[in-house]
Amino acid sequence: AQLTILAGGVGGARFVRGARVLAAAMDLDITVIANTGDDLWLTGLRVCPDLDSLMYSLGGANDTERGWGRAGESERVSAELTAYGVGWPWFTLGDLDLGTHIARTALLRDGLSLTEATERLAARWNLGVRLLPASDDEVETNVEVVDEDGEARLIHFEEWWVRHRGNIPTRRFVQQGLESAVAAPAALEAVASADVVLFAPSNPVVSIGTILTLPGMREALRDTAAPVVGVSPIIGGAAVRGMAELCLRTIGVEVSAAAVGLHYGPRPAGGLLDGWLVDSADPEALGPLHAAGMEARAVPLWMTSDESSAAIVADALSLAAEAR
Ligand code: GDP
Ligand code: FO1
Ligand code: CA
Repeated sequence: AQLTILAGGVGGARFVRGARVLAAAMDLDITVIANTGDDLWLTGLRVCPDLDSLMYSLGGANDTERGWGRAGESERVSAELTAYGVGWPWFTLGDLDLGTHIARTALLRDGLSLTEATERLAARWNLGVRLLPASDDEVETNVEVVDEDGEARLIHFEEWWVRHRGNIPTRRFVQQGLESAVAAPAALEAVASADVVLFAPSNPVVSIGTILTLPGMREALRDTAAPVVGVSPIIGGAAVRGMAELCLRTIGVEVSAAAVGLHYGPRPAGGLLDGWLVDSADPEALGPLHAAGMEARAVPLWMTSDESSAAIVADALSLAAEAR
């Protein structure tokens, strides 16, 4: 069966590793559509944080302690760049990671699309899944913040998160470049031809949310014959890690499993989801979700190992089988 998963970086990677555990036994052909809203040009190189988090984690080369980048990383080149005053001193491009960005940029300069360049990079790693960028166009998430003199200005999402840790008056998220962008053809095809579509428990605003803003993506999700099931990144009224709470508050969505499911919306009422998995700690979410016309179930959602992630994917697939 064709399984297509929409995913951000670290949360997405944990989930996809679980799906991969099931692939052989359940005969799953897995395609991952990765968020590209965190991407940026830095020191002349195209950096794609979520694609790389997925590639390194699925390739077994990620730094599990730090949560991003390569294991066994060094930072000699980054120190040189900082000495030249080039790049962002608070955003470290490791030496091994820079190899990825140089290779990607070389392929893009040769005229490959990001979809093609990603396929070339991924070929090295034996990922066991097909890794696709959500868009071949440059759509970057910016954040409207208010600086000390009360001026509103836009900064890149990575500056908002890595430099400020979101600790700055924040008004809204803006996807720059959407006017002339579309979702990648291969990503749209992976939704159209899927037997099941899953939303990983990724950030609903700046990971899944950004994928959904790409022209063509919502339509593809509405039109696919496959059931669409999501997994809550919110457990017990809090994000497991990262900035999801801050992001949800900024867009005016309550930080709860039910509210995020209802934010995606029930498919029978013009939304995106046939089903939504919430954690066993959130049984009170089930009532409002059922009332809105969505299948929902409460199961353990902590991804503490590949096996626990696999159990979540299996639960999502069984909910999908009931949902449509
Ligand atoms: P990022 O791009 O690296 O920020 O990663 P994602 O957007 O893919 O995932 C971040 C989200 O994963 C956060 O909102 C977390 O709440 C969620 N998350 C992380 N670990 C877990 C977990 O064990 N269980 C669940 N349900 N969600 C998790
Ligand atoms: N996160 C940090 O906290 N500090 C960094 O210096 C940093 C550098 C970095 C370089 C490449 C890359 O792909 C990711 C990097 N990250 C860094 C992680 C990244 O900012 C975030 O974890 C995600 O983009 C959030 O979705
Ligand atoms: Ca991300």
